[in-house]
Amino acid sequence: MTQNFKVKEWVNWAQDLCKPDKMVWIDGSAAQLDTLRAEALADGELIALNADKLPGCYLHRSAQNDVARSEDKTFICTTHEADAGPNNNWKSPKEMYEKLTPLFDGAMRGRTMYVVPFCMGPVDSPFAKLGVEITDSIYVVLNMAIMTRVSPDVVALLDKTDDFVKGLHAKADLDIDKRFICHFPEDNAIWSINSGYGGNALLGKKCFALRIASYQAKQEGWMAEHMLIIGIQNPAGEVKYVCAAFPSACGKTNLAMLIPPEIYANKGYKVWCVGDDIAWLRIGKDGRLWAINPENGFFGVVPGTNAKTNPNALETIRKDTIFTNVVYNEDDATLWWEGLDKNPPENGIDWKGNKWNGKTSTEKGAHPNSRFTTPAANCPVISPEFEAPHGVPISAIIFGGRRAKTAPLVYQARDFAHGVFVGSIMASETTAAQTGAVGVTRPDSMAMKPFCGYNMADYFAHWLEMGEKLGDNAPEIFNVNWFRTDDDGNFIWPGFGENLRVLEWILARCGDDMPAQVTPIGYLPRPADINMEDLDLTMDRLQEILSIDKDLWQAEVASIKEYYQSFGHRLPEYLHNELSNLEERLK
Ligand code: OXD
Ligand code: MN
Repeated sequence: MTQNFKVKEWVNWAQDLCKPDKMVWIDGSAAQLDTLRAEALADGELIALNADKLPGCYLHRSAQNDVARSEDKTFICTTHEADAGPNNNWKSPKEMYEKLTPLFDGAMRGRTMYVVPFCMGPVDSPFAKLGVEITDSIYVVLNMAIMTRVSPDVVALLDKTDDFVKGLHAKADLDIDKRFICHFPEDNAIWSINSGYGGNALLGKKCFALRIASYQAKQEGWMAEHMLIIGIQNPAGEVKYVCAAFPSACGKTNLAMLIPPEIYANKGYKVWCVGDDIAWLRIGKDGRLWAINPENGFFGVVPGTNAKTNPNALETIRKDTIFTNVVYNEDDATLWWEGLDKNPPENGIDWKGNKWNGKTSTEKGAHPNSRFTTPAANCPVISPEFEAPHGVPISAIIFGGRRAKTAPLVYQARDFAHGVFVGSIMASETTAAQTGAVGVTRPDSMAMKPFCGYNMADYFAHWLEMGEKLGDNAPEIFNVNWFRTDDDGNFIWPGFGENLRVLEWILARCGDDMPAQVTPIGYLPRPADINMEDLDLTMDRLQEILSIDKDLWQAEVASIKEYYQSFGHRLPEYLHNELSNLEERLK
């Protein structure tokens, strides 16, 4: 238990409010986690799996109404509505404290209250930040122990600082009508009730490391972004690092663990994973932008993970992993999900807990947003720099969305400020990672629409300011789209490992000697500069996905205008000007 008076005072207050039968401080020790797992197995919260084939792995089934982030129940509670911006649901702190206090009152009666001190980032990193999550869910504790650093070292740090995020979570009755995920950036606090889903309940992740941290980052002069971080090692052994922002369920985990195609592997290329979802970025002493991954594990989408799409993830999740909402195979206590292989079990139990025959059933066995929670340390390509306290220096920032037609395979912004414009106009089709309709195109600037803890107009201004501070050291900015389809709706670009071909062009553009085509939207590759060796794609098809349809882009400009208008006068003038310039160039 910590000696920090502020922490103790807050925990006592939460105990008085939630009225648990018992309270347990979590230190992350193996013995303590074993006890919790045994308890969860006994009451059915976890299901044991085949100890030989999946050592240390467990299955969890969530409530059926609790399978994705609930954006409509997520609030940013700031004194002034304009500080939350049109990108967020806003409520006043007073209103939400008053509304939620009675919901938390007695919510843990008959249960145990767990207090989880955790650290985002390597414990010895100057970038790291501390949090404490109070929860009534063993599933949440066990997931937090994978996704964040939980250890006596964290408690020792907490003894010395009052800079910690207070996360109060109760699964309560999982009542969807009383589900709220509220952020109080002015108080460094998060209150989440009636959900157990990762993005709503593992408060270190989206709630802290993105929404609260983005607000802190704006105040303190750094950036918290929805980005993977990878190192690309060339045959000479040099490693260059890039960050990439994609909306949820657009393949970030696959890109983060990319396996080079054979012709690259044979030459000696390697890709190292530093992170798959979140990057905290700061300007280093050398003036460059440096990134750490604040997380300690991966909370990845399971369906579609297989030996071809992501063999590294498959290897990572063979041990010490919590699976949520996939198919249980009764024959040998193993698991299955759509897209794993063509051999679904006949004696399966689906994610809802019903008997399921994979050979005859027309229903999906795993939920489309079923997840694995797995330790980063298990990943065969985890970067040797994963624990580096100062992180890794970033050469390029990549934005990307899921767009059937508009965006080309890749293009480069003219400079950092133009790159901020490029990131701001990102849009993507919604996926199963959030509740609501799938496949609806919506603006998703920098893939942060659901995660920016303050007014995005101010966020764009902050990006522009960071660009000014970085000056000549600023990373190059790119936009990619792996998801262009042909007239029959088939993806044209093969994606996955082949994306390294695009990354190679990107890194070449970060140096001095790769020419490019100048187009109205930015620099595009000359088709001959994308390495097509051993690739099953014709030059015509490549040209098609490197083309810009001016009519579509003009329509895009019209919708960006409307989107920009939602920010009113707060939107930086520069972005308005860039949009007008783009409109002119498209004429
Ligand atoms: C995630 C998400 O879980 O973006 O990473 O929804
Ligand atoms: Mn994400």
